[in-house]
Amino acid sequence: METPLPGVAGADSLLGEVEEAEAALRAAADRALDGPASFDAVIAADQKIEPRDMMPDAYRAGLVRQIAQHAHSEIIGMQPEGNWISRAPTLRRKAILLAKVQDEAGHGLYLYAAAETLGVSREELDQALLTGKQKYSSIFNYPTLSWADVGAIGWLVDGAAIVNQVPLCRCSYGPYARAMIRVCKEESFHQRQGYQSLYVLAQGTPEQRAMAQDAVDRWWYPSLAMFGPPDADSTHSAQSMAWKVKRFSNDELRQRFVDMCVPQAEILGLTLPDPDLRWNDERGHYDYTSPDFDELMRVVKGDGPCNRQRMAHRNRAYADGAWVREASAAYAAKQQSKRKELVTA
Ligand code: FAQ
Repeated sequence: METPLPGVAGADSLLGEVEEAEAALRAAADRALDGPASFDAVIAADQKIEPRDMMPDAYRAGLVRQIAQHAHSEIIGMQPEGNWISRAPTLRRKAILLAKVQDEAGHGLYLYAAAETLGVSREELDQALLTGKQKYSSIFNYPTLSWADVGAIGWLVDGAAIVNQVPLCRCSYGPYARAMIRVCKEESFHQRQGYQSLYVLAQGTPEQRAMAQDAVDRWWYPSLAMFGPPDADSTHSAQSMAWKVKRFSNDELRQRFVDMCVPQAEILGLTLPDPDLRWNDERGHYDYTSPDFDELMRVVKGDGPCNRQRMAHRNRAYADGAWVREASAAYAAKQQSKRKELVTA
């Protein structure tokens, strides 16, 4: 079925921003060849901080916190949709979903690698997730009750992720910015596949349409909450924006997401579950009802519908993977000693 994609025009313009960030990154790399500069000068000149550059301890710690939480989110984020791989309605949908879930694993790996450049080890990062010391995005603690949830996650959750992550392509830390460029290109595909899947359901039988509407009703507010607490309660925003890690505040990005989704929902023929959603001519934006931030904090602290299940699954997967880690470490050690033998021979 042909899907009218003008509803995803928002994603096209976001992709344009990713290309611009990529060009700026290349230009910054060229300028960096001119010689070292102080941390403040690099930030002021909108250039990139690289792993060997001097940086304040708090900048390093703040980046480890955010990048690690982001990486953990990608890894835990495989679970809700992975739950539907064996039950996808067609072989084509199954292949697409497999590829998408695999992409999320890849995103986690780029991000763990970016965090490691800041001096933290992969083992430390794994343990921080497994022991609950570091968190992951609230959104992945909600259940996927029907096939339509896979479409709603692609449209809304990946949609929110790219609205949040496109500005991170211009983040001041080089390895994070570079990882984000690749991630955003893939997330853009994820959003389209979710939108297309939901569109097909919305044009289907009354039962399929009801299933699509139910999924949107359940995923809308948790997706709005992904952007974090309101600006007034955001502990890290001010410093993070001064250091050009974050480029926009939580509320600015949430508004951008709402403005993007409303016309897309109209094309789907589905309604967003907010009776107060309406265009405000004066502001040039849609007015909308905020998500329940008390619920967000409860979910972040471990009391969401699926927190325990997600962590139990992750701990099991980590234990089951012990032999793979041991085998690859043994293989790497063997290769290294062979190389040494060659050099000394
Ligand atoms: N969930 O001071 P702020 C994806 C925490 S990837 C959990 O405003 P900040 C791909 C925050 O960490 C989704 N915790 O914090 C995918 C902080 O706690 P802390 C993940 C949250 O850092 C799609 C405290 O609240 N994306 O979806 C949440 O300035 C489909 C105070 O908050 C990223 O991680 C939340 N929703 O702004 C995968 C993007 N919100 O650390 C599979 C990168 C806030 O002091 C399927 N991260 N908190 O204990 C960011 O952009 C930022 O870190 C924010 C939060 C915007 C998430």
